[in-house]
Amino acid sequence: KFSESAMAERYYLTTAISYPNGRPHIGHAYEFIATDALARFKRLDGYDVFFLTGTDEHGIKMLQTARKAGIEPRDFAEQNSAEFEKMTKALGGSNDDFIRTSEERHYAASQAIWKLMADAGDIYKDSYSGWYSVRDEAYYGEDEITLKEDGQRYGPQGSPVEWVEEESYFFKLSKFQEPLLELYENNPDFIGPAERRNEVMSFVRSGLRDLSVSRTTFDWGIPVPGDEKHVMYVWVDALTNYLTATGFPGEGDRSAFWPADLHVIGKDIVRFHTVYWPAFLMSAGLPLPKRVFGHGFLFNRGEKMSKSVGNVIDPFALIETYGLDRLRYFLLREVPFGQDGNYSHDAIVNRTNSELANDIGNLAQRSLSMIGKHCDAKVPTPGALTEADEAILAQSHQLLATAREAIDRQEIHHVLGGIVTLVSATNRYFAGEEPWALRKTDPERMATVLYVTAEVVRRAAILLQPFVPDSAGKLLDVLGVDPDRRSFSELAPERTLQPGSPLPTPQGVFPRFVDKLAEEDGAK
Ligand code: ME8
Repeated sequence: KFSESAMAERYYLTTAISYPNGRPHIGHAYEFIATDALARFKRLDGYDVFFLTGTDEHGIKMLQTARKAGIEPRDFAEQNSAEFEKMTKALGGSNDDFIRTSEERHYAASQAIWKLMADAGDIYKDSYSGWYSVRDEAYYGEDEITLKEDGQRYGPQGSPVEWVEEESYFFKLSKFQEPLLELYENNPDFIGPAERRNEVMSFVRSGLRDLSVSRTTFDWGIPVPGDEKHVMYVWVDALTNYLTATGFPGEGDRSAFWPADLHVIGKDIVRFHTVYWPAFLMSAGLPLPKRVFGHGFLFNRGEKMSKSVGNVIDPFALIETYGLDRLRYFLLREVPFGQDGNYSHDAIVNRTNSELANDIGNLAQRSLSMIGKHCDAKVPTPGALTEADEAILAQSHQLLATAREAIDRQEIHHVLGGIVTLVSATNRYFAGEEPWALRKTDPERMATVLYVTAEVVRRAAILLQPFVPDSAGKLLDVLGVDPDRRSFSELAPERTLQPGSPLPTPQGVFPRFVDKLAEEDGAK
């Protein structure tokens, strides 16, 4: 007999690894929360999931920031990396590993992939002269540089560039122009969303120059095998983290997770993940990841959040102010994943009060408190189902299939949108059936309406788990759902609440956010 995990299909997904050159900010939290939700969804859907995140600790940007702080880069990276790891915990992260590129296992993996590329004849020594952006840790072509009125030159993402001239190893990126274009043509899902794919294809079509992949003017990096005067270009080592975590170059328990199913990254680093990374892997003779998704950027609308809090961009402060599940829900529901978005105090409060507290919370509270009072605190026994009952149950049955499709395109907002639509329809159903009036006239019909409502709430709660894990868990608790009956297999039509099973005392799961900050500010 196979164990469940031996039978399960594997799913490997990653976030970008963050530069720990400062404290984590809301952009880092956003990417992590979204990837965590995807990981949780896949686990609940029966996959054997490996979810990786971590920190990217080499490069000139890290070195310069450490020097400014008067600290050794290794110690500086260590201090800040700890803050990132703390953030993953504060966000309720379900990551299976946290990789740091300063770790020994990562040196081994980076040197191993370098050797494979060198053995393939794709690395040669020459000298580099051209533009480099420390902020982006990126080389740019002359055609991508703009000279501004201040006399300074800037790269395509608006960061200043400097002239670099030194001996360097090169990777034969130009050789991979055609193979890359074929990859994009043959695998239309390799890059998402579609506008990112178009940008990348036109960049590659415009021609690829060989890439400088080592530096000699500093030593904070991974030594080039056989020529220790050089350290690897930070992106060669950074991208390799995804392999390192699977045990590469060894054949450990995790090696079967490669190739990754999904790299979740921000739109500013799509070029590295969809041009350089697949070219490195092709050269090394290694399988390519299946998909790279570039999400949008998150901005604070710039409005005043509160006198006492200021413009909250610190993820720890946001969790403190709103609570984790409100933050997770807002970010995943408000901004279509893939597009840029804004957040503000008002937007967070309005969105979560109207959908979590009013729509979902009230539906659960009203139906469950009636069951508590009038059905002996047991799941009621339904009678014959009417068309209205069948319709709302059918709508709840369809949700998993559409959610799965949306998740495979990383359209997280559509999953939450679907749940909200179902809950609104159920609120209308509940109001229309008037179970409170049926109590005297037709108690059996009342029991049916309460049963149907509770069953739909159960289905919604199971599907909400990846997004608001704590609150969805509490909701399933008040529905009396056993902890091992909460996976998506429990959404099969024949799996329903068991009439007669006892229910705990109902309690509110999604309280309204009471705007103490606004009250305080208003009073001043
Ligand atoms: O780019 N909104 O690290 P990083 C949304 N070390 N996402 C944002 C954001 C914002 N305001 N700001 C940043 C790096 N991000 C490299 C990655 S991967 C092998 C190496 C996203 O700390 C950004 O797009 O600058 C990236 O995906 C992630 O946060 C880490 O950014």
